[in-house]
Amino acid sequence: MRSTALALIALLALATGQARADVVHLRSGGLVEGRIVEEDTATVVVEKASGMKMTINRPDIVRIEKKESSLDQYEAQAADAETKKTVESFLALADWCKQNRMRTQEVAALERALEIDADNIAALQRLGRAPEPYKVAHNAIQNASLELDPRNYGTLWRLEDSESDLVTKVSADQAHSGKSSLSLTASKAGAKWPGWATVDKFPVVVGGTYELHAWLYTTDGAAAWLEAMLLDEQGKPLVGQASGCVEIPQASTWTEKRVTFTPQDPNTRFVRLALRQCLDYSRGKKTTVYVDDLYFGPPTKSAGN
Ligand SMILES: [Ca+2]
Repeated sequence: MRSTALALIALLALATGQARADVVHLRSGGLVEGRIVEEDTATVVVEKASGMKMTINRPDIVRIEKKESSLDQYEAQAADAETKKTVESFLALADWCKQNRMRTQEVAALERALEIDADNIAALQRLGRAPEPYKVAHNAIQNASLELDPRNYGTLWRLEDSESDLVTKVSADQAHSGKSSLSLTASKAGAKWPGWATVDKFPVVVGGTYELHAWLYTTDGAAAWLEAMLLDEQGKPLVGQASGCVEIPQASTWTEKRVTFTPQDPNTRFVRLALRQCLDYSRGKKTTVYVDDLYFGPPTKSAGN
């Protein structure tokens, strides 16, 4: 996508650079603005900013005036945005294109903004890709059945284990579905409960209702912690939602734990999800939580279930 949008901007700029910018004054009193791409003794062909070509008969033309065209101005604006290379610069370029009714160029600018920040809600909405929080998040939780080590999804999940002695693996010892689950073994907490958190932040809407759930298992009295960290536009954490320390029944049975929440803070834009082991009740004792079958999306059952 990046190369496509970049190539498009380059192409548009190149086309502009070669162009003459002309205003054709018509005998009828009208004007045609664009660049003359063909002319002979009988006709003049003007390419407008929209890309549409218009053929004008010589007898209908009073005079041709050179003027800086929208495309020339666009070239300067696009070069400026490419130098700054920020989401804001590309959104400003898109605004300028919109004011000048240059939709193709506007789309290219919005795509460039998304190459920098794929979750930018303004750009997504202007491209008709209004964030679909459930779909985005649900698709993002690849490997929901944890058949593959999250390390294989390096850009999706990251280990948060600083100062802890966390050992994680995709384990075939226990599975709620498929052949394996993710096991988290630790005896010592770090700055946070040790576990995995999504690197991606998923769009959520204020007032929407969301559910995070997972199936949990232990053989040694471990407690689990599911967390939904709510973030503002800049990715700064707001008040989050967590399961609290979930004690898993000792009877070696898979237990489903769900966290349902509704973002209330008007600044909420995104959520990051985390799966952790909670060591409140087992400090110093090595315990293992097995996690399988993650879900994030609309509520699946009534509250309290
Ligand atoms: Ca599984």
